[in-house]
Amino acid sequence: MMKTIALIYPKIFFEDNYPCSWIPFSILSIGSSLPKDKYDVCLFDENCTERETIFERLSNKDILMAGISIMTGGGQIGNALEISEIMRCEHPEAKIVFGGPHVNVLPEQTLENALVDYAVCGMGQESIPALAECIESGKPVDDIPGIYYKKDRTVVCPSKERACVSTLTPYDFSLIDPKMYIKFDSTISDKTLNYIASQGCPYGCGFCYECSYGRKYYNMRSEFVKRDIALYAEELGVGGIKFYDADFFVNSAVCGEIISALSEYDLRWAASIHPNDVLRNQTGASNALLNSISKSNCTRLLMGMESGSNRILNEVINKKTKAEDYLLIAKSIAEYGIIGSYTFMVGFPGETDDEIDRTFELIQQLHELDAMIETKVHIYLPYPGTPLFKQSVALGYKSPECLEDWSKYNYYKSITPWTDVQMEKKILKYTYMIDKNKRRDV
Ligand code: B12
Repeated sequence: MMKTIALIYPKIFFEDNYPCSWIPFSILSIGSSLPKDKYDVCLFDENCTERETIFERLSNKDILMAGISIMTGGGQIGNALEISEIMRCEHPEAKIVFGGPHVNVLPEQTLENALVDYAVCGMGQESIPALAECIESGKPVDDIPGIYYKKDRTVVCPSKERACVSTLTPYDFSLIDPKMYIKFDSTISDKTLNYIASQGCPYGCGFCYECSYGRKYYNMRSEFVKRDIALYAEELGVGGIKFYDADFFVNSAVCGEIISALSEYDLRWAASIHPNDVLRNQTGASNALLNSISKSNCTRLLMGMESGSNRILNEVINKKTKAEDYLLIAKSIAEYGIIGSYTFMVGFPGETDDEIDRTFELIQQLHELDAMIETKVHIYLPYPGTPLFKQSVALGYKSPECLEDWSKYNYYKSITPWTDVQMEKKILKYTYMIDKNKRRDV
């Protein structure tokens, strides 16, 4: 019997900010790179399939490995641990492998949990097939980059380098049922589906997890993206695509090809953009990039503006932008008929009340532009692996120290000594989403 590799995306506790679950590209990307003639590859998303059903479907299988993906926050870690406990009990032969954004920054701490056999740091597309082969053949895993395991109860990682890839593997959509993820999005389409066309980010914002990838950036080859756009539009009947790349616009050549492929269909779309991507294309009152994307039916751009204070933007978070440019950027986006969805953070380490007020003033000015815009304010939360995390710890922030404690981490609550419940309440006044009655996430 062929051995099974189960890849599991644990449940996220969705709430007002995140009503929908989307295609879990974390496990789809690594599942796509596993050889199907060697392994029975099964993907499970606990956001769509009950835990009981997952284990029923696995009951008769000979499981080589259960790969579980986790990010920090949203309750995913707690659910991953519960799944691992059941796995250990029902399939003691299966090796339990943790990967994903949380593991990429805290591999050692992840592996300290008794339920975890291997922690994979970095991208899984190449490391997971190599690990599966070693587990099956009993060969040492020491040459595989980013693999942490226990040797005589001590955590070891002979090849500490983070796992990278030479190229992004095309997605094998037969591993999931993409139709299950087609959702209503009030600013894109009533048949919206998510997509990831790149991984990583070349910017180095001090609060962002992407820093831990060493600012590497990978594009999915445009021929594969074009193939998937055709699948979405022609076979799945999708009306809009929500690109969830950290920054969709980094590689202008690839991006241009994707945009022209999108224009061939009656598709609306949304993506994330860095303010400098807009500025760099602005000439006087016109903007070449915005012009071309608006013509291809881009309906919304998500942009982290972060702060209205230049000291915060440049000395604290390394955003490399100027607050005074934000009104021009927002005006330009609005002029091309695109909804600007702007996010901000307050409560950075060392941020003064005056600096926080500047952010709120900026938000007010943006709304006065009388354009279709959304604003969303978050309280800054120290995320492990980011430059600001260390600074926060130095200022008295006490970080969780094991997987169980991380599982209670709540992104929407004040958890640093310098923020409070008042701030939690105040930021809500500056959060405005278009069509609030029809819930959706950014
Ligand atoms: C889509 C998304 C979501 C979706 C959930 C996913 C879904 N399918 O529904 C929604 C919108 C619900 C969401 C919510 C949140 N999210 Co989110 N989200 C993303 C986003 C934009 C894309 C995820 C994705 O598909 N990436 C593409 C895949 C291919 O990359 P990947 O997950 O890193 O996977 C690679 C490796 O990590 C590794 N890997 C992954 N899993 C595994 C498993 C194994 C076994 C192995 C070996 C390897 C491996 O290999 C993969 C291929 O290279 C990312 C940012 C980004 N662009 O990645 C943020 C991101 C994952 N989210 C993040 C966060 C913090 C959240 C929130 C907790 C807070 C928030 N931002 O509001 C909330 C939780 C909600 C709540 N209730 O509190 C952070 C996580 C940081 C961290 N340290 O964990 C990210 C990275 C954004 C950021 N830059 O800060 N999110």
